[in-house]
Amino acid sequence: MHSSLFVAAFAIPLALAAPAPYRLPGSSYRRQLNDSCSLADVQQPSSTLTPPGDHNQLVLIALGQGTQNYTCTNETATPASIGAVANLFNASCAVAQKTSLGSVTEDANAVGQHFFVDNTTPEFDIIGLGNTQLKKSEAAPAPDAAADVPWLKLDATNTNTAVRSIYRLNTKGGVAPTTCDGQAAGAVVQVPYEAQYYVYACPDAMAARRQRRSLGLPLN
Ligand SMILES: *[C@@H]1O[C@H](CO)[C@@H](O)[C@H](O)[C@H]1NC(C)=O
Ligand SMILES: *[C@@H]1O[C@H](CO)[C@@H](O)[C@H](O)[C@H]1NC(C)=O
Ligand SMILES: *[C@@H]1O[C@H](CO)[C@@H](O)[C@H](O)[C@H]1NC(C)=O
Ligand SMILES: CC(=O)N[C@H]1CO[C@H](CO)[C@@H](O)[C@@H]1O
Repeated sequence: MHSSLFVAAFAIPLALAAPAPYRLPGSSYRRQLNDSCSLADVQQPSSTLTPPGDHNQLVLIALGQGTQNYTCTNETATPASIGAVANLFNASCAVAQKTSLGSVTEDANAVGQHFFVDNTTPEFDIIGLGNTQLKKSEAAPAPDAAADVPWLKLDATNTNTAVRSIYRLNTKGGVAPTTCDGQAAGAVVQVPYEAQYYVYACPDAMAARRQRRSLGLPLN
């Protein structure tokens, strides 16, 4: 899982977190120490994508690792996208603390899955956030567009989860081969990729979800 590509993509310079003010030992002290995992001050890497609305809150940064899939109708066709499949790992702390994401996949279990329900409809199933289907609203070329799939703004099409937008950023890999040369008709070409998914949710809807859970009512 720990490829050199991965290290090159996500080795972010180490920055020291501001020292926490002294607190008596106890639960509030532990919370204080772990404020460095808060996403409150995390900014997206800059891009031309429209920022999330002020009413939406960054609730998770997930590292996605999987494949972008393409199909070839025949040898002279151009590869066509048929979606992606990826495991999602919780990278919130790593990004908030600006530490390397290199240990994320070794330390953490997946917090969700990303796949497509049809060729153009991505879905994200995330523990605690439910199943959200989205549509691609905007795309921006990655800094190395020849090697890395574009950065995206995805907006939720269903409102039965609290998730409103997911941005695909800091992509690595996943670009289709330029031709179908040598591919059998109908072949599926799987191209490994990684991305950081910035997940934004509506705080009111998150609160409503927590309340439903506490009352034992069904969630999606
Ligand atoms: C896409 O690739 C994944 C492997 O990453 C595979 O499990 C999945 O079935 C493929 N999807 C299609 C439609 O071929
Ligand atoms: C190959 O596939 C493309 C795209 O579907 C199609 O336009 C073209 O006619 C096909 N060529 C042959 C020889 O079947
Ligand atoms: C991700 O990790 C953060 C920080 O440890 C935690 O607060 C959050 O609940 C986790 N999210 C999920 C979906 O596991
Ligand atoms: C002191 C403390 O509780 N630190 C925790 C902060 O969160 C990280 C990631 O969840 C834990 O690994 C630390 O133990």
